Amino acid sequence: MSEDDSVTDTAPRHTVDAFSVRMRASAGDDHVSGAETIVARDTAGEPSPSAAVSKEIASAAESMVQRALQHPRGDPDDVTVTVERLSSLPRRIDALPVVTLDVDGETRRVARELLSRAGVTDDALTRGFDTIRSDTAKRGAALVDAADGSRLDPTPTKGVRVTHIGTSSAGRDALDAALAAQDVASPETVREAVVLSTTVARAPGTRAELCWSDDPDYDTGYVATSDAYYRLPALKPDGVTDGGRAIFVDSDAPVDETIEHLENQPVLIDGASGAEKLSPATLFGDRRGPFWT
Ligand code: WAQ
Ligand code: MG
Repeated sequence: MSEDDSVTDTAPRHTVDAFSVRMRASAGDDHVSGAETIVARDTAGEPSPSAAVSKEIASAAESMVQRALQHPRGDPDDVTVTVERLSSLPRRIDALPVVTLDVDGETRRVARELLSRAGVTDDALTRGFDTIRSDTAKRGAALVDAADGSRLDPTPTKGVRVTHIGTSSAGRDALDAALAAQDVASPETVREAVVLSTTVARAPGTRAELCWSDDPDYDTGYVATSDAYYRLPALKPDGVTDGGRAIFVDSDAPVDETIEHLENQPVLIDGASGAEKLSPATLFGDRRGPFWT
């Protein structure tokens, strides 16, 4: 063994070659925008971080700063980017199937039906809609008890933010291909929402999620369940500019575990599960019911 080899052998080794890159932007005490991704090395055996990983981290950070400075919600006073090596290997899972619902004027009713079929009571889903509508944008999601509609997150002015999420390059390509096949107009926005909602759907204790964007110009929202990510055109109520997220949680779930998973478990979306367009009548399979058209 040469001297050079022995130097290489004693160089510090890191067990996890994956980094969380995240951004938050604020104006005074107000949250303006945030973003998060994971940059992971797909091939083993190179020095860490490899040149490719360093470059990808720098480019992710740069585009997050640009996004923060150009966000339609306004100019931030403070933009913070964090680059942090993950302390545990990310959980690798496939994205939820993406279903774009062909709805016209009955969007709210379809959203309520999807949530109800996922086990969210009427009271709880009404509370979810009200929470998103009335909150000025904050950094995280509201946790709502799926049975009685009570608010479960300890700091409702902030909500719970899912921060250690991203895609592998294979996952990203697969998801982008699935979205391109459906002619999705804003693939980056949808990809990020699918990554987040998949993480939420696969976390312990969650039943469903309801979301529309806080971007004033973006009115497609979604309901996600353990079955799929359902896109709902024009879900945002009229005259509402802010958006938000409500995550419906099982009443008997240990909520601390759910929050811990959402905030700290690194998740890498590693593959897609397809995308399709459906009418509510086809989805609900009820030709005589309220969604027959
Ligand atoms: N964790 C928890 N909550 C979050 C996170 C996160 N990582 N990111 C955003 N939120 C919450 C926060 O309250 C925001 O104000 C709110 O969600 C909306 O965030 O298929 O862009 O980034 O076409 O504006 C839906 C795409 C896009 C629908 C949603 O959300 C489609 C979107 P935004
Ligand atoms: Mg946004």
